[in-house]
Amino acid sequence: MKKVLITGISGQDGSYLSELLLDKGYEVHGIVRREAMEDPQHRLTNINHVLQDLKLHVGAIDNHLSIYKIIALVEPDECYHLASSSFVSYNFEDESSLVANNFTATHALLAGIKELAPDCRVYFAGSSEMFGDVKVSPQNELTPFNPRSVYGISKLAAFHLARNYREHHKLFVTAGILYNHESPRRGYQFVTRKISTTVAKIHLGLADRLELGNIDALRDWGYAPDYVLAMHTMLQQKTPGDFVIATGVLHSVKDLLIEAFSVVGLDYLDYTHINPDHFRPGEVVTLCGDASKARRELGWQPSKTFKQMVSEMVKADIEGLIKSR
Ligand code: G4F
Repeated sequence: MKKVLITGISGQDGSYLSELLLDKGYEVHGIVRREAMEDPQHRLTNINHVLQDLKLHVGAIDNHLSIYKIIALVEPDECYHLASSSFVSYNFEDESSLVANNFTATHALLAGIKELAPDCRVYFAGSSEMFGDVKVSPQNELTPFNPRSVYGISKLAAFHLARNYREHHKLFVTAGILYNHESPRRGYQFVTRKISTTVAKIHLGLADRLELGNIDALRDWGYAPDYVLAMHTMLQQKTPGDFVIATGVLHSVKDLLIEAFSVVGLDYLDYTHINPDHFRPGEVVTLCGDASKARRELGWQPSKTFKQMVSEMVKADIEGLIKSR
């Protein structure tokens, strides 16, 4: 039985990946924080339904010793490094935690794999934010990086480290450059989930307004389970590499509002208020991905349209709120 180690197992992507790999017969190990193990009901909600099938290890991902111990214990065949601070901020407020979670943690993991499990195949979760202020659109694996957020900078530094471990130390390290990907398990701080959950609350009479920042902002939004499938397929290739995973289709936050409110038969204009505090001053770019390489080499393609995904998210939030009443 193949063994897999997942960092960030309790997040959106980690939870879908766990389900996929359990279905494929893997022994699935994950690293979680101590607080999560002490309060699984609230902190492990995305993986509660498969908790009995997982092997969880308490660890601090930016602590080399902690990571080394877990790698030595598990001896993984595949490792998916998904843990990171993923909220994109342009105000450069909390740089040290981003560097620790996104760069140091990647170093701890790669160094541990190199020393203790050199045959293990590693997936590194890169991000479209690494492209930043681009001069070409859509972006592919050859597009120059020009990150504009600390998040993008920390991810790009980790991405270069991953490439170096592949090229210099000959580890099987593959990097996905993933564009925004959403689902009913998305964190509430991201705009898709903020909208789907508020629309659900408005529908049920639990809220009457939705405050947002720039609703003209454009994003290339895909469906998270599709992106997780791409990660696994990447690690089954003969050779490691980099892959852009994206839909190649742009939608505005306004499009998202229209679709989400239409699920419950309402008009977004009656509930939406623009709050300047939610604008991101340095956000100047629109990123759109070209996933031709993934289509060609992985046979990958998105399974859901934007409309279908938004509808699923709103309906899931309505169902969740009704159950919790
Ligand atoms: O949902 P968001 O916060 O996602 P963002 O910043 O694009 O980042 C996500 O995708 C990246 C690319 O894959 C990842 F690297 C990153 O880790 C994360 O997963 O914001 C989407 C858009 C932005 O343009 C933002 O300005 O929505 C706009 N927006 C407008 N009002 C808002 C709001 N975003 C949030 N979170 N909250 C608002 O009220």
